[in-house]
Amino acid sequence: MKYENLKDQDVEVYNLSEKERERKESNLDMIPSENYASKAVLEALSSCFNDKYAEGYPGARYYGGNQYVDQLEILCQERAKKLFSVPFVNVQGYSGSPANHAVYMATLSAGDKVMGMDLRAGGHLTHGWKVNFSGKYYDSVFYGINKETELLDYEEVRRVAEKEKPKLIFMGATSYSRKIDFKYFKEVADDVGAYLCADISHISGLVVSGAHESPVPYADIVTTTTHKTLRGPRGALIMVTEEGLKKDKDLGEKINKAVFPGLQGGPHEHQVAAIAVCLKEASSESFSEYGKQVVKNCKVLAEELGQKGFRIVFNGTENHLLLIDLTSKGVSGKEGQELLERAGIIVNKNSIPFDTNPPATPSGVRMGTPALTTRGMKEEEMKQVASLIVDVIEKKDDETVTKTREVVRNLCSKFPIY
Ligand code: DSN
Repeated sequence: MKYENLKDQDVEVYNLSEKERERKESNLDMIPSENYASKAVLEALSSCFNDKYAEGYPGARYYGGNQYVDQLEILCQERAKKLFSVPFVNVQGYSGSPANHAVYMATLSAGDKVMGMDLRAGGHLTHGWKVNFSGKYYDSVFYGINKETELLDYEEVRRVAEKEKPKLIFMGATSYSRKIDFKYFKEVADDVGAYLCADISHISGLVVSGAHESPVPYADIVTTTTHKTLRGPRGALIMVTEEGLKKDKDLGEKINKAVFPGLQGGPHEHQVAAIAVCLKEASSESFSEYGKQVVKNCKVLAEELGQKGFRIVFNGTENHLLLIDLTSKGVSGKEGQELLERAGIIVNKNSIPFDTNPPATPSGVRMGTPALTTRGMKEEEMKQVASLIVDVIEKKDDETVTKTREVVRNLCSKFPIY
């Protein structure tokens, strides 16, 4: 994209944008929550829908001039409903946290109990963590990981739910690399009379491509960001399933009211336009292949690193990410992240379950394959990337870092983003 007007009118922002583009092109983005949106998505984001106020919903707006906005939002809703096989969707959430906030407002009153996965085990801030609105204004309880098996502790899910009787249960994670048994959660939620929300922000692209089971038959509500494996703009979808409507026929309406006027004002219709484009892209055969390749690539990466003595937390991966415990390599997650970044490999430091180190200098790094797969990389490249990671982390010296930086640049140039 040329950005000629930007260059003309604001060269400082233009220059930063160019530098960021160059950084993206020449580094391996292995942060599992990041991806590259297509040019079409980016063009929709910069469309004139940016300028329009449209508080309300299609056919019931508080501002005039919304005839095309209404058509756009309905188009986006219909695409989301078809792709995820749900009867209701709200497409106005600004991003994942506000979307989850709307779920709380639609289903709970302040002080009610919510159960989610412990952040330290791989859960998300908005699933009840104390420093977040979800832990401050709601009473939160958690389930985690079984220390022996390192898998999600399903017995604990049932035990905590039966004891605490939460009104809302979240399933979904940000650094858990194994599949989640959605059916089991439904049985527990039904037994204790809780709403069940699947936050599939990390895996929604895998779900629509058939590379991961869908929670739709089991959950009442499904939330997802649109910019991770789904590869769209920053944004969110809040979906209500047939199960959810069976439980509460007004659930869709409650979600709508929670988003607007409960939490947000004018929807970002340029974002809605870009989500619509991303949903069209995600319905294609090539996207389905993409999602499956993301998982294949991740498995190869995990196998290669595992064979070289890297401890893969949760004993492997079944999705797009892996969590690596660097303890035996003599570096913290922070040092590992910094070493790899100097070599052009971008990952993020991450706590591992039962981490004895603080969150600022945790024991692990989290990495994944969504962005590299978008660039067209496959199993062979994953083997190469794994060996670069091994070299940098094990040798730690400037010479290896500098040499790897050049190899990364070369690899990136063979797989341009745009
Ligand atoms: N920040 C996201 C992630 O990186 O997983 C979650 O919100």
